[in-house]
Amino acid sequence: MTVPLGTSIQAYDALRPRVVAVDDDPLIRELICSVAGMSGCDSAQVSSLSELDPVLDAGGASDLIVLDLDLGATDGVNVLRHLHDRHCRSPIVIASGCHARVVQSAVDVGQSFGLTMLAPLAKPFAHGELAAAVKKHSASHAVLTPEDVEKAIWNGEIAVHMQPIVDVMNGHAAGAKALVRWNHPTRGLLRPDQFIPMVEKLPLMLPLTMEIAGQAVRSIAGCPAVLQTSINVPPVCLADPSFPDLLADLAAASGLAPTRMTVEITETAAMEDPAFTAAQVTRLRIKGFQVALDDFGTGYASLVELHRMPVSEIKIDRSFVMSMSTDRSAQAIVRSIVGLGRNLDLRVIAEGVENLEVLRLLQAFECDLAQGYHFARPMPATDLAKWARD
Ligand code: G
Ligand code: MN
Repeated sequence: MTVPLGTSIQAYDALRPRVVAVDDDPLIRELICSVAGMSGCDSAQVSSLSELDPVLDAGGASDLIVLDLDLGATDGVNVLRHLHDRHCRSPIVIASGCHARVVQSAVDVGQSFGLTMLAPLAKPFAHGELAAAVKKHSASHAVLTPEDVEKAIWNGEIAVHMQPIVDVMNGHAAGAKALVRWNHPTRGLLRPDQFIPMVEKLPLMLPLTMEIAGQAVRSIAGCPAVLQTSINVPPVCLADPSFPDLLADLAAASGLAPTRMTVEITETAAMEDPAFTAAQVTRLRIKGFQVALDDFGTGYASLVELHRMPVSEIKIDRSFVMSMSTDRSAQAIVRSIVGLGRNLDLRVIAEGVENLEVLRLLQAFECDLAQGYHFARPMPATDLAKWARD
């Protein structure tokens, strides 16, 4: 398969490393952007929290955020909280003139939010100090080309890791979620957020998804028949009229009952065109596959749409599940979704279960299934059968 040039250039741009300057001082923003430019990165600048989302939404998966602490109307800690809320994976460099202890505690706060905090810069910083951080970033995010992705699929560089899913009530293995990794020859193991945004812009998502599905099927073939496998199916694949047939062919060729396979689509994607999605979901269900609404609670499915969408399962977004033991409203949301699932006769799975406390709450709510580090991290596909036996 060859990739049309127009598409490849677009994707190329979306993945160029970029520096995002968040500072209320226009001169500092300009300085940061010019250092970025000299180091071969794109740049963007933002002076307030309200401007941040559109800039980050428009970017690729390869931003470096340079963040001031005293932003006038708001402050860097509020920005860090906001970045946490939007599950930001970009590395962050705090550049501030505040006292070193204040800067360090802001770094600690960012770390406690699970953000990737790099060494901070004390203002006024030398041009070279910032350039060093930017160069390091751009070297680790050199552009991956569509040709690289294409080769990766055909050369067996795509690996699937499986994360177990367990029955909440008895703790038994119920299945496993297939999560893609790219075993890059020079950069090591790449996570999906480092390459999927690019692949989604290319006509390669369908072959990639079928490759993942094939590996997932092989992984559970050696496991007890009670185990299912779930795969992520992005909107471009779901929209492809041939997708349900390809999946059915794959299941038939490997002798796997389609009921042992769950197609996960995100709530947000499903609601972009609920009528069309419902049609495709119906076709998959006719063929015997299960279908789950992933990241449930972060999109805007109305009850009517949920009722019309013939899914078999809803998967509660991990942002609610992870904060459940400390945040009462997150707990109420999880409890409501479990109740909704029960009333609509849908299985409910909670993702992001990190500790026993959360598991106990899910048991009290009678949630069906759970996935999370408390049970197991994603593991190489060949390790799943052993995990399921032990
Ligand atoms: O596609 P799906 O919604 O299953 O993706 C789940 C994602 O969440 C994967 O990237 C996986 O590595 C991650 N994940 C799974 N369990 C946990 C967990 O307990 N905590 C956190 N923080 N992330 C998790
Ligand atoms: Mn999810």
